[in-house]
Amino acid sequence: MSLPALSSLLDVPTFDALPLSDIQRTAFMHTSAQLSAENNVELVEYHLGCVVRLDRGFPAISCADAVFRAEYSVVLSRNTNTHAAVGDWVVVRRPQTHDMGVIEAILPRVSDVARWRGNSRGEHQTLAANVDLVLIAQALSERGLDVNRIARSVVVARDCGARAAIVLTKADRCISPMQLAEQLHKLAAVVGVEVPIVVTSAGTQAGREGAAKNTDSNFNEAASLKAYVHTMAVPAQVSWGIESVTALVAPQTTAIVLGESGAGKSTLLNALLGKEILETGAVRSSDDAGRHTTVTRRMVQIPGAGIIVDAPGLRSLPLVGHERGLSLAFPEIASAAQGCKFRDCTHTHEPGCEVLSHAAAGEYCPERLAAYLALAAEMRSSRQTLDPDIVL
Ligand SMILES: Nc1nc2c(ncn2[C@@H]2O[C@H](COP(=O)(O)OP(=O)(O)OP(=O)(O)O)[C@@H](O)[C@H]2O)c(=O)[nH]1
Ligand SMILES: [Mg+2]
Ligand SMILES: [Zn+2]
Repeated sequence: MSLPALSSLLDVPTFDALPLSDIQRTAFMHTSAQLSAENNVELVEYHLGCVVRLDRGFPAISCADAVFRAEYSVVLSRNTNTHAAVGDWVVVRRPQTHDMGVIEAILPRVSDVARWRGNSRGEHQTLAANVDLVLIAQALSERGLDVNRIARSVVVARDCGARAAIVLTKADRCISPMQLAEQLHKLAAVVGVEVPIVVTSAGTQAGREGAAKNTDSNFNEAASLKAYVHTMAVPAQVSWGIESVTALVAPQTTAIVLGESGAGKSTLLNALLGKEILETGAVRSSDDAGRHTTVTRRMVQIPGAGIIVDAPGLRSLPLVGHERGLSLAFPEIASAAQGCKFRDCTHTHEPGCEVLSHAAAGEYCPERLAAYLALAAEMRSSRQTLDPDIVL
């Protein structure tokens, strides 16, 4: 399979829009000086770059004056663990005799969004580096939301040091105002008030107008979605329309959109971009599953906002070693758990269990507690079955 045409590199964010921390800038100066001395290569040959696309593992780099494809230096390619992710800052060399850049070093990450892939002998897969916000995309439908999947995505996002927000897509599909309000309340109860929830209908304009029962050319997605739920009360953290997604992604910050194939991630990003840059694909009508249309991880620059990474749909999101994320996503329960008599308390039957006593006092929403217990149990059992040689 060949790589996409070089013209596709034109749609990547401009270098100035890419968020670079002071630590990374300083690391670039040190590392490039060191490489220059070690390899007897002039310092000016080393450039600071950011990985803005990965096509089946092949990076494209944005530097101050150019965007180009790159390969790994001999030293880096010997070690398969040192492959760059989208969002990574790198030291790259552009030898004049070569049409590709050469990545010489990967600079320290501020954060990375990683998931566990495989079974007990699996590995961490970095989905994107230096990410501030994870947008968890899931499609609304009459089947109801997969709240457990959203909750585990919040745990993974928080574990990686990123904020989490939920984007519910396809609000234009037939779901009654009452169903929509019910699903929003159930979701908010589980994820808590801190996690923003945005409801969108980024499908075709025709689809949006159908949802709004409004053929006015001045169609306003947010207003019509709000009007759709009409008198139904919704949780305070809910906002409406794709503009609310834009508002979450501040300039000079990076978000990644995570969700199953067919959730409408690329469609949402095209709507935010105001043009069809990303490929989208139909879903199976029987179960709404997508066909893994997106195969590239790539950054796009949202006008007037920050950068969002589009990514292939994730089939699974097992929880392995995300304890810190669980505590950050469920802080009130995790802090009670600190007071339990047994360190390995499962908070189900043990004497001296603080979580159970808070629960008995009615302090937790039962669905939120159930979600916490299920995720904590999964993490305990994945840790026990993990190959002891694997370092988390
Ligand atoms: N009705 C409706 N359809 C939508 C909406 N958003 C996306 N779709 C449709 O859902 C299908 C899948 O959309 P994609 O954007 O390709 O989904 P994806 O999450 O990027 O999927 P992968 O790239 O496979 O991971 C397409 O047929 C879209 O037109 C929406 O808000 N409303
Ligand atoms: Mg896609
Ligand atoms: Zn307990």
